[in-house]
Amino acid sequence: MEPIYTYPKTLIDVPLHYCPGCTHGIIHRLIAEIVDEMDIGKETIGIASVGCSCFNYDYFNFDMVATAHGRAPATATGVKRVHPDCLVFTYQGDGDLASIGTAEIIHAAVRGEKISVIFVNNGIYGMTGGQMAPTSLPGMKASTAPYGRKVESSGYPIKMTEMLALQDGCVYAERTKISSVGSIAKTKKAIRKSFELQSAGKGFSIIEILSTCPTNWGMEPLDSIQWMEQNMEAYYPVGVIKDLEGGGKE
Ligand SMILES: Cc1ncc(C[n+]2csc(CCOP(=O)(O)OP(=O)(O)O)c2C)c(N)n1
Repeated sequence: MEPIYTYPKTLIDVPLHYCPGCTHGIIHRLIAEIVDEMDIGKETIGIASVGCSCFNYDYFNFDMVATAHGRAPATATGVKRVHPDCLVFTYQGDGDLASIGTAEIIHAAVRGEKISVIFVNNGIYGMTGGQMAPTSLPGMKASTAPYGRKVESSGYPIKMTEMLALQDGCVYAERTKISSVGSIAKTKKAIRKSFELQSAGKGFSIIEILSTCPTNWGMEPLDSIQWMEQNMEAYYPVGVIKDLEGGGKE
């Protein structure tokens, strides 16, 4: 019998610490599959940020660097400049990338650093107990916004990927989601494209992945996927936002 699936070589086969229904594990698997398919395990260096995924260096079977909250793009800049032949990616939540790390990510894009950014947007601070993030939707409940985010006092959710795509140093920006077999396949294609662009010596690219946080959203995993598609996707439309290399929509 032909095996139809084998566990990725670059993903360590251990139980993950994530909550039931969390999508971080799926995204880890996609990254490991791509690294295996491109056969770049020895040249890959991931930057683990601070958030629920901060222990992902225990799960990937390639080099990982742990960095301070929000500083993954700065660390990735140094690593990539010292090791230009390596594939360097950051793995960041929306609290990490869109809040404390806003300056780092914008300037990495402006400088056109040749790094891939995996931006996991679940609209909330997961690790610390569900506080409101800059990406939380209007009306979305959080532990720091028990009646829901009020635009009058907290402003509007920030569209980081659109903002980064405006920077000349950014060659590719796409938003995807983790909700179904099809959307997971599209997410894999997007991450692969980002890695391939970097391998070809091109500049900064970002893949934003709309995700869920059943625990802090207070929902069952399947309900949270439905909520994400009905609410988050309406505010953060999925699709290619910028593709300088492929001639797509800018
Ligand atoms: C300098 C600093 N400030 C604050 C924190 C507390 N903190 C840890 S994780 C986190 C937010 C993480 O949210 P996100 O990036 O969205 O990732 P998630 O946990 O949702 O995957 C915060 C505020 C910290 N660790 N370091």
